[in-house]
Amino acid sequence: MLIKTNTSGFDHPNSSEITPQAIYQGRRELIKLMATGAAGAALASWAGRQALAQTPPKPGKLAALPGGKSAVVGAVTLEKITDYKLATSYNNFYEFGTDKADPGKNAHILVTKPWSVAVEGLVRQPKIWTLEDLLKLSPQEERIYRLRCVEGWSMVIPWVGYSLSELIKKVEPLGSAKYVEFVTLADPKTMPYVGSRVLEWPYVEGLRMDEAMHPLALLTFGMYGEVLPNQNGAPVRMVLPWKYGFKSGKSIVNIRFTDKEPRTAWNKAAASEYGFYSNVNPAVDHPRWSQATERRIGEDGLFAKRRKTLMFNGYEAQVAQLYAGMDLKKLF
Ligand SMILES: Nc1nc2c(c(=O)[nH]1)N[C@H]1C(S)=C(S)[C@@H](COP(=O)(O)O)O[C@H]1N2
Ligand SMILES: [Mo]
Repeated sequence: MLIKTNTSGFDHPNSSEITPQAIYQGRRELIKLMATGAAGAALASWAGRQALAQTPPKPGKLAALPGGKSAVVGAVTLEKITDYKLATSYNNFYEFGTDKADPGKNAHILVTKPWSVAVEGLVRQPKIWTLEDLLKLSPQEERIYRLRCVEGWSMVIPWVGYSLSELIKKVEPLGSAKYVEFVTLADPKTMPYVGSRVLEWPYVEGLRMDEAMHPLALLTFGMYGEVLPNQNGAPVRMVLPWKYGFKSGKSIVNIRFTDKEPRTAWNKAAASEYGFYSNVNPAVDHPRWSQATERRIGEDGLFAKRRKTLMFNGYEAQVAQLYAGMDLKKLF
């Protein structure tokens, strides 16, 4: 998202921003989760995932997914996976500041335990889910997805989670439920920018029910084989690879089923710039910049070429039918 920040220069995060302790801490959390059996096999082999983050998988050969490969096609393993350090130090998480380096510096104070997600609204089975219950609901899978930010950059990240549809089926939405709203944490005690006027808090996102049921929509608990670092939306977030990054709400506390299109945080802030759908679309420019190309984070050399942005971020074959007959220039 872009408010007043200058995006022309990408700051290379320096490696000291990622403390060995932070990585170690993440690993310890993972080991604890694995000890309770909650994390599932997909979170195994942290070292393996780390290695994966440094060396691109060999063309033509998919990296083995310890948790069992997903039945849905979402993998983009032929592309180099974004370096872990970049994915955890160049973030958008405005509750912790508007600079890309702010979340990595400030989010360590976020308290992610205990955590629960209230599932409510137009469902037969409303319930407050503890994080532990959520982790046990379905086996975790590793999914390598592109994430394209509306500001014009992208990353390739091995996320860990399961399809949101698993949870939706469990809570039995009523026939009247047409949308799903995601409300994320707004804790002024730990989030320095909650209370600032950059956005209306809490950060809210939403999907149409059929989008939310799409197997690519990932309820996400981990990345690179680790539990999510706080700056990436611990302990649970969405990842919607065919939509601009801001649709993928972080640190979710509430999932609400409604009959009305949710008013989302960015739509409230600038309706002419951020629509409800926000599908990645190279043919629909942002009012202030083109969306035709993108910069892959980590490819920032003087001679690095910008990449062509792909329709639905490259997931057109999987998701285009959701939008058949819609005018995507109007419903952007
Ligand atoms: N709660 C919350 N979720 C959020 C945001 C935010 O500011 N607050 N930023 C969004 C934006 S603009 C992007 S691009 C992605 C970035 O995710 P990443 O930092 O894990 O790459 O998170 C999204 N989720
Ligand atoms: Mo974004």
